[in-house]
Amino acid sequence: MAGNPEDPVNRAPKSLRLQIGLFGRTNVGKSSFLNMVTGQDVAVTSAVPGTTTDVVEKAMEMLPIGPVMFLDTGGIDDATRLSAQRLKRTRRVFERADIYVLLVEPDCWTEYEKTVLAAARQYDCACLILPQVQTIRDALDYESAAVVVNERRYRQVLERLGRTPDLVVCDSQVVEQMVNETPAGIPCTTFSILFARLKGDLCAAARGAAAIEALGDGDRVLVAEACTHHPVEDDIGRVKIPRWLREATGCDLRIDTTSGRDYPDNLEDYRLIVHCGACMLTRREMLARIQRASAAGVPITNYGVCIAALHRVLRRVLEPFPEAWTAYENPTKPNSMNATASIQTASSRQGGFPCSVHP
Ligand SMILES: Nc1nc2c(ncn2[C@@H]2O[C@H](COP(=O)(O)OP(=O)(O)OP(=O)(O)O)[C@@H](O)[C@H]2O)c(=O)[nH]1
Ligand code: SF4
Ligand SMILES: [Mg+2]
Repeated sequence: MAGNPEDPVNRAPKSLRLQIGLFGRTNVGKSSFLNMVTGQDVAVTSAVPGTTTDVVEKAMEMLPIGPVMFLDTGGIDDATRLSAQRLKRTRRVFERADIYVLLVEPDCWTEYEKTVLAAARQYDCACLILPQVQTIRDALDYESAAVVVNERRYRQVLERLGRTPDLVVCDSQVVEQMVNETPAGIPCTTFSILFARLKGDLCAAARGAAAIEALGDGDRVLVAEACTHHPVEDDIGRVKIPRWLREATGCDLRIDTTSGRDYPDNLEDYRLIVHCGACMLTRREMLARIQRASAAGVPITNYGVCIAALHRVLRRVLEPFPEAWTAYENPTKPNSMNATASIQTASSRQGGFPCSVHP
């Protein structure tokens, strides 16, 4: 993927290139990763921790992104004589990077990783997760224009847009704000709801959300995530959804969280399953999970539908999909749906995880 130096795109000035910082504890494999991506021996690698002291820069053309600049940093997790210098240089990259790539060892999430994460947030590093990228891509493929904005600029951008968007799509975690700031008549929904439809069955998810109102003290709820990631502070599946469920129902619920391929056998023990957007699952896998829940007689909903219901904005965000709203209102009556729309995008990093987590 390394580009031809004669190609004009490879002569893009340094400052115009997308800056990609490689971070990770010493010896985790940052330089090896850079060499692998560029297909060249750009950075020295060795089994000795602290090999990279100064920042190694490597410009390349990375399709389809375009001209980028990789910044291989030294780890700042050790206490050697050189670590103070490394720390200083790596911190400069915190300020410079547009994208943070954090290399980690399995099951190793230390203060160092938390520091990098905090820096990414502090410097407002852009973070588009898989469902957002896929939605934008889909909009472009269908000759639509997609405008991406964070929740802080949303109202302002909407006012200045010059035309009414055909659809606004937001991160579930800012759905309440998005609904409040979107004038009536502009269809809006969330990435997670789009994924409930793409990967599973939106009507089933809407019917499942209707079961929230019937939850009582002691009822068990399963929050199921389809991939494994390191939980972050205020994690959506482990912290926020359980908190919102307890607040909205006022009940003493027993909430379990599972992740990855670990979908439990004892589904019948639960009164409700709240499933993630399943961006890492195939549609078939997700439908199989819905079928298993159905066979066990347990309502199943998804993060986006559940969050919108808990914030009392479900009707608004299901307007583009009227059959799903009908399913919510008549949960005992199975139905099917099919709807299409062009796309306007509102994206959020708030409380999000820095990889493809939770639309
Ligand atoms: N087993 C295994 N070893 C790896 C992998 N990636 C790198 N290594 C080895 O791990 C050691 C450290 O790799 P580097 O790429 O130098 O690590 P680094 O993060 O750049 O280290 P510092 O510059 O010291 O911070 C080298 O001996 C590599 O050959 C990997 O994926 N698997
Ligand atoms: S990234 Fe989030 S939404 Fe996607 S499969 Fe993993 S847990 Fe589910
Ligand atoms: Mg290195």
